[in-house]
Amino acid sequence: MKKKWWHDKVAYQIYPKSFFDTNQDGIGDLRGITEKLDYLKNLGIDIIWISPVYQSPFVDQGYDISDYYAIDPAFGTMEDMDRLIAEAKKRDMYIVMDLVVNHCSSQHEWFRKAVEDPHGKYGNYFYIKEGKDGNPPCNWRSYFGGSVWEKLPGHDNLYYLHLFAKEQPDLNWENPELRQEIYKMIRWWLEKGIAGFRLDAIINIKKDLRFQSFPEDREDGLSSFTCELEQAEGIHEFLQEMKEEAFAPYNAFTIGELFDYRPEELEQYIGDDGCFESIFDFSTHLLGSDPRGWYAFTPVTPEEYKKAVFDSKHRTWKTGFMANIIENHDEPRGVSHYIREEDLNEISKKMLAGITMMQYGLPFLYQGQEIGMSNTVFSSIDEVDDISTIDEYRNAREQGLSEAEALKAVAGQSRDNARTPVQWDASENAGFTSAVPWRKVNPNYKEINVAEQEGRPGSVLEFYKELIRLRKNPVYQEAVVYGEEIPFRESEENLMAFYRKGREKTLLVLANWQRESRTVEIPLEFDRVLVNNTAENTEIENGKVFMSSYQFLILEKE
Ligand code: TEU
Ligand code: CA
Repeated sequence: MKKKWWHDKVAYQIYPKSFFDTNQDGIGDLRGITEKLDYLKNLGIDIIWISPVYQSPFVDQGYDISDYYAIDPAFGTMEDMDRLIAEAKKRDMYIVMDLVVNHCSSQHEWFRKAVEDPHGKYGNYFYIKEGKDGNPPCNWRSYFGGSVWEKLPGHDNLYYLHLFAKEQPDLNWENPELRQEIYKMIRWWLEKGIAGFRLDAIINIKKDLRFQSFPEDREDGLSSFTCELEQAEGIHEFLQEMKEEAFAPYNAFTIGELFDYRPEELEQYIGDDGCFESIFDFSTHLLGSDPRGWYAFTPVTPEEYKKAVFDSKHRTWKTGFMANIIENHDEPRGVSHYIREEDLNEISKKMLAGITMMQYGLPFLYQGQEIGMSNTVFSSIDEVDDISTIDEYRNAREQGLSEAEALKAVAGQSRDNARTPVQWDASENAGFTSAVPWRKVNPNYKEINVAEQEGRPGSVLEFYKELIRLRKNPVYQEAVVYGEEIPFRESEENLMAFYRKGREKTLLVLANWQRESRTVEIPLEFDRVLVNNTAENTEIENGKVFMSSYQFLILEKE
C-alpha cells in the first residue's frame, strides 16, 4: 500500500446550517466556519468536509442543487467561500466540498429545459421513460418513500427517475455530454484551491438500465431497489473516467459515500490505483437495521459493534484506508446510538471516542462529536424537518403504531439528531445565534457545550485533543497510523480490545464496554498506562489490570 499525505491527518465534517451563525438570521454560514477555523486547528483538525453550500431549494437540505457554480445566499457569497479557502490554507488546513452528482434539483436549469423538451438535448441528461399501461416503468421504492418515478409535468405518459426525493431527479451518467459537464464543474472548483470532494451517494450513479420490477416487499406494493444495485454493472468505468479527467490532474483528495459496495471490489475503490482515496466505513451503521423500516430497529450491542469493526479492518488491511466515523449528518448521535441511555456520561463517551480514534484508518469527526453531543428530544412529529424521518414516521403509522409509538420509534434514528445547532456555550441558543435558530437547540446545551469543556481536565473535548495529539506524536505516530490492528481477547464479552502493532512500538487498547468493572489479564510487558479516560490511578500488577465502568486504556511497554 502506498503511503499518502493524508494518512496521519484528522478530518472533521461540518454541516454548515447548524455550525455557527454570524449574521444573526438563525442559519449557520461560511463566515461562521472561517471564524471557527482556529478552534478546529486547536482541536487538531487538518481536513474539513463541508456539506453542500451550493444554491438549493433545500428540499433535502442542500443535497438538491440548483446551481453547482453558486453559493446559496443562506450561506453567504462566493467571496466568503474564497476567503474560507484562503484562511484554511494559511493554517495548513484542507477544504473538501460535497459532490452531489447522482442527482440535481428539479429547479436546476437542466431539468427545467428537460421538462420543456423531453426529446431534446436536456431530456437526455435525465432518465425519462414511458409508463406501462398507465403505471410507472417499474416498482422501485425511493430512499425517501414512494415510487422512484414521477410524472414529467405536462407530459401524459412520461416519467422521470428519482432515487431520492421527487425534487431530486437522477442525472443520466450514460450520457457522455452530461459527464463532461460534471467533470468541468469539478475542475472549476479544484481550480479554486479546494483539496477535494466527498462523493455523495456515488454507488447510485450506475443503473441497471433494464429497470425491472422486483417482488413487492412492503404494503405500499413497491420493492426496495437494493436488488438493482446488486445487478448494475460497470460503475468503475465511470469512476475511473472521472478520476482521470477531473481528480487526478489536481491530485484531489476524494472520499466516497457508499453503503452497498461489493467487498471484492474494495481494491478498485481504495487500492493503490483505486478511483477514490478513501471511503467511509459504515460497517457499524448498518447494524440493527431492518428491511421493514426504522421502527423495527434493534439496538446495537458491544459484541456486534466489535465484530463489525474487526471484520472491516481485517478486510481493508493492506488495501487502503477507510474513514472511521461514529456519526454524520444522516445518523443519530453516536454516543446515543452505541451506548445505553442509562450509562451515558463523560466516561462512556470518552470510551467510544477512544475506540474510534484508535481504529486503523482516517479518523473523521462530525461537528459536536468532540463535546459528546447527544440525541435531541422531539415532542411531536411537527418538530421534525428531515424528509427521511417524516417518511419513516408515516411508514411506522401505516404498520399500526400509534402517534406516540411511531414518534418514539423513529426519534432515535432521526437525521435531525445530528442537525441541531452546535453547542458553543451556555448562553441563549447555545451561542449558535442570537436569532431564532433554524432548528431547535438541544435542551442539554447548558451542561454540554464547548466553553464549559475547553481546558477542563477530564472533559470529552480535552480527551479528543489528547487522542489527536497521540496520533501526531512522532514517537507513537507510526503505530497509531500504520500499526496492524490485531484483536485481543476477542471472545471476552463487552471487552473491546486490540493491539496496534507498529514497526517499533506496539500499543494495547482496552475498552471495558459495560457498567460493571472487571479484571483483564494482559501480557506482562504492557505495564505502562499511556491514556486513561478516568481520573483513577490505574495500577497494573502481574499482568492484570483492573478496569472500572466504561474505562478505556491505552497501554505500552515500559
Ligand atoms: O445519503 C445517501 C444515502 O444513502 C442516504 O439515503 C441514507 O441512507 C439516508 O440518509 C438515511 O436516512 C446522501 C446524503 O448524505 C444525504 O444527506 C442525502 O439526503 C442523500 O445522499 C441524497 O443526496
Ligand atoms: Ca447566517
